[in-house]
Amino acid sequence: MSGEASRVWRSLDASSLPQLLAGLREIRERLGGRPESWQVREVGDGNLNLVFLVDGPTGSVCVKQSLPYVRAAGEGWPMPLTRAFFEYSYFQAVAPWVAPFIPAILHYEPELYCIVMEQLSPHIILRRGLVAGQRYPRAARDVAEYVALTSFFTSDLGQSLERKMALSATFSGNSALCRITSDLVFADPYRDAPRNRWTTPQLDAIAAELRRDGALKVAAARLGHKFLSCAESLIHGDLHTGSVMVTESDTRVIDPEFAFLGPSGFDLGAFVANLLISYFSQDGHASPAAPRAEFQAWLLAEIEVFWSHFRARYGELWRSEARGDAYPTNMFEDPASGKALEIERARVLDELFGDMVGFAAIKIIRRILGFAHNIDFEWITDPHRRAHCETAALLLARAMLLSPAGFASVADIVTAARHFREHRGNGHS
Ligand code: SR1
Ligand code: MG
Repeated sequence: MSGEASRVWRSLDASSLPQLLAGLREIRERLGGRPESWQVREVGDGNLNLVFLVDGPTGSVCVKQSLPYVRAAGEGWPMPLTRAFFEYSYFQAVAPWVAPFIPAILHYEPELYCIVMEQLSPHIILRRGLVAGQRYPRAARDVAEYVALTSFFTSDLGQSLERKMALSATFSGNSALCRITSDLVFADPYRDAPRNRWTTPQLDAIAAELRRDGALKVAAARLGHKFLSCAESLIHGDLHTGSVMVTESDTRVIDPEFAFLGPSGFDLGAFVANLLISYFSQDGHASPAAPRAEFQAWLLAEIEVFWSHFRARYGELWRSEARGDAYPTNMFEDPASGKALEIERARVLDELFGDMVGFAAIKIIRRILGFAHNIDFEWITDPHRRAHCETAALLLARAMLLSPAGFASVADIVTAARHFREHRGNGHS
């Protein structure tokens, strides 16, 4: 936190927040009535920030404020407040293409590092719905549409190099959150790190095995290098199922504070990883009275929906909306060149698929052996049962990292997921 920010910033609470909002005409009118009557609840359950829901007689808002430390770790892990600025800037940058898929952003308060946005209701966090065994028929397709639009239009295929570099200049300041990802996702699970945790003693052996596996660590580090060095598009940076709010008919992406110019496959991989985590965790939530086999089949089918929609949509955007400096359209106007470009489009999409597979594997491993875990597994209270589910997920992730050639299609992912759920290997858990 800079010296200046630390003089002005203060943590908001149930009495100071209404005062702030009362001074913002549009928000005061949206909430209606008198500020003293507004109901304020702090509901943040993520790792980083304060989140308030404010309800007035005629409307509601959600307010998200950065803290000068990592909430999940307390004040001993300082963190710059600027993540609210990057979240706000990301929403501004992508809104021209994906406004229906994000909350309406109503106000940004730079000195307090807080964003006032639409309160999404009756939406719930997708991950919570999946843990409860609820189907959301639009979610995977909508998130695929979202990633296709954001990753295409913020890449060198969809915009000029001048606009891309302007984005790069803004988001290159988000180093503190990139540091979190670089350490927590790509490095810590593969080395002795004090913040790592796992279901112990059940996963002790497999955790140690991963930390000794040179080929696996090279694969993880290669992806970490790609994460840091491939400025392909403006990515959300943390697109797990906890960053998506849903109803049966509506999907909104939230929490883009990790945004920066990175590989598009990182967002794809994050979402697929979390569908797979949900798939493996269902065995820990099922009961004889409420089996989850059909739900698990649906989750795997949604991975297919996700990738096939993304692939079709991204290809379509490239054919019809290419206004960037990569593959200039006027280089490919004759039929033979057009044909060559179409082959290249397929190759680029295959490469994105490969990135998605690798990043998905990395994201699965970090949620089981690293610092930040998911309720999908954490809410399985019996540690033996939890470890059983986690082991299957780890074995799939390991195979995806070590044998990427065996994962050339979604069908390969689905077949392998089923295989590891049924067999889980020997000697683990
Ligand atoms: C210290 S932050 C830990 C994790 O929480 C966020 O959701 C990101 O996934 C981050 O890696
Ligand atoms: Mg988050």
